[in-house]
Amino acid sequence: MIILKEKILMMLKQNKDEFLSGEKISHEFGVSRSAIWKYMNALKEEGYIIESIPRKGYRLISSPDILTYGEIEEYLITDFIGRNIYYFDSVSSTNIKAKEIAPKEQEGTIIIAEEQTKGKGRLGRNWTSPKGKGIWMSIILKPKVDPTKVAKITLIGAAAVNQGLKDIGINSYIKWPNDIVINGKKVCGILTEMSCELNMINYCIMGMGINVNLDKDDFDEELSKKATSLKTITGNTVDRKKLLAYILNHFEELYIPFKEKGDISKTIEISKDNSILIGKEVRIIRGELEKVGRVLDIDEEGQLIVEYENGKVEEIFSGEVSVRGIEGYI
Ligand code: BT5
Repeated sequence: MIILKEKILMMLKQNKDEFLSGEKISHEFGVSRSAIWKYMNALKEEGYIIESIPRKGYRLISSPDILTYGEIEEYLITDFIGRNIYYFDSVSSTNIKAKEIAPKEQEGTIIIAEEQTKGKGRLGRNWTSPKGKGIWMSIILKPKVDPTKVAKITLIGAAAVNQGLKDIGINSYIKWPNDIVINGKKVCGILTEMSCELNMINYCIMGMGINVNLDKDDFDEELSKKATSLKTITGNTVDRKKLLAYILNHFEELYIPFKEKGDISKTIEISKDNSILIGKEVRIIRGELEKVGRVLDIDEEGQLIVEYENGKVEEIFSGEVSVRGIEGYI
């Protein structure tokens, strides 16, 4: 649902180098010129620089670095993912917010926040999410698949991030099942949660946190040993809008075959081609148990195939895996 403010913004963007008269805009949308003036003020409050000259009209000078629909729309090629965005300046957690609205929302709806005050990882861990520097978002999904298949959504998310980063010229590794790693440090984590009946999913929330323009001092000492940001890696500020849209584009492309036929073959191909685990010695932690083994492969179901020191081979469905010998990265 595109609201009038966004439509006006689109019109301003399409005519970026020229003045648009208030009369022309009000005629286009069938609202009064004073209403247009109010919308312009609302946009200015969001950080848009709009020049307004009497008898000439309005001209867009620059747009703020915010992740609203109005700002990412020009890069989106999706059908339903990201076409309905709830944007917040600050929330406790986008996953929590998404859960509140998921029962009534259509599939593909996204919650994005500039900041999370209680961002969460798996098993109740914290997720550092400072203001305006990352992509902190959750996608509401309603696939008609068996609840046991939900872990695959995390793999789809990770593959989409890997491909979106590739689009902006950044190579990354996928650390099965839910991390994206560059230079041995984590730049992205994924947390998929669901509400289900015995054999039916009510909804699923795929939360994604990407450290885009965080500075070194955004991480505390402990975290800076294992986490980094795209800005730190590239030495430049990275365009969050493009990256977000590219990730959503890839996500939809990979998600549709899963939703329609349970097919994640393309996701598996990406997961294998960019895996940081295949061929490595790893520690596998599940609850109290810790085992050492070598990762042989990722199978077509998305499971990690591990060979233990005693020669036994096992498929792992979910869990915590750490590469031995990568310093600082747990
Ligand atoms: C994850 O958990 O990696 C899932 C993170 C999901 C975050 C997104 S943000 C949008 C949505 N809303 C939420 O509330 N959450 C999702 P896990 O594998 O358990 O990793 C958590 C661990 O990563 C923490 O214990 C820290 O050690 C580390 N960590 C915390 N913040 C980090 C950050 N910004 N970057 C890298 N590592 C971080």
